Amino acid sequence: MKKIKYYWLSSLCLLIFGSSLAQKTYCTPTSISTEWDRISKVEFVNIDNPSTGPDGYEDFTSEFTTVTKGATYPITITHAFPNLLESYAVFIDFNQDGDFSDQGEEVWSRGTIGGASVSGNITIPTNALSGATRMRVSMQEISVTPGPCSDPLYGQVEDYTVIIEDNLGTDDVKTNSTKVTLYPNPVKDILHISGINPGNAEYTQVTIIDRNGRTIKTTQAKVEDTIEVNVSDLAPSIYYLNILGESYKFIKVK
Ligand SMILES: [Ca+2]
Ligand SMILES: [Ca+2]
Repeated sequence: MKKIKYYWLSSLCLLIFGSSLAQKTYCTPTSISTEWDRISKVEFVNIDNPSTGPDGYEDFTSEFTTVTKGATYPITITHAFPNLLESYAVFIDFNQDGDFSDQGEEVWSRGTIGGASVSGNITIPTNALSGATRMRVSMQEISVTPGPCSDPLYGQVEDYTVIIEDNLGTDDVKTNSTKVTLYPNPVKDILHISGINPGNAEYTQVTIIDRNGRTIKTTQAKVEDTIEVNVSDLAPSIYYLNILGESYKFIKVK
C-alpha cells in the first residue's frame, strides 16, 4: 500500500466551529442539597453515566448518544439513596431553541417513587430538529415532578447531549458501493479512507460536514490507496465525509 499523503488547503481554512449547543444559554437549576438526593446513574441508549458528585447541577453534555426520529428508547435513572421517595422528569430541547418549555419537550416524568432506579420510555418526535441537542434529567424529593428550570430543594439535575438523526433512506447516505471504507469508525484521531476510485483525478476534495450541514473542514487530498484525515480536533459527534461526490458517515469520539 502506498504511502498515504494528503494536503490541507491551508491551516487557516481548518475552521472548527463550536457546537451549536454552546451558542444557547439554558437555565441552570441549583439544588440546595444533594446530601440524600443524587442521581447516581443515567442510562439512555449509548449513555451510561454513573456520577457521585455533590453539585446540584451536573453538566454531562460531553456524554452523548445518537437517536432516530420516530423511535422509542428506554431510559433508566438510578438514585443514590433508594430508601427515599423521589420525583423525576426528563426534557429534550427538540426545537433547539435553548429551552425545554416547548410542547412535547417534557419527554417523560414519574412522581413520587422509591427504589434504586426508575425506567421509562422516550419517543423522539418525527418533527424534531436534526443534530445535537440537549437532554435534561431532573430529580427532586417532593411529590411534584420537577420543571425544566425549577430549583430542587433536595435533588439533582444532569444535562446530556442527544444527536437526533433522520430515519435515513438508502439514498440519503451512500454506502460502500464502491468499497470505500472509513476506519476506524468510531474514530478518535486519524480517519483512514480506503477504496477510493479516483478515475483520472490526482487530487480530490475532502469535506467534513456536521449534523447541521455546516462545513467543518475542507482539504485537498492526493488520491492514493488510502487517505488519512486528522479529525482529532473535532468535537465528539456524528459527521459526514464527502469525497468524489459521495457521503460517508463517521462518528468522532474523544
Ligand atoms: Ca449525579
Ligand atoms: Ca425548546
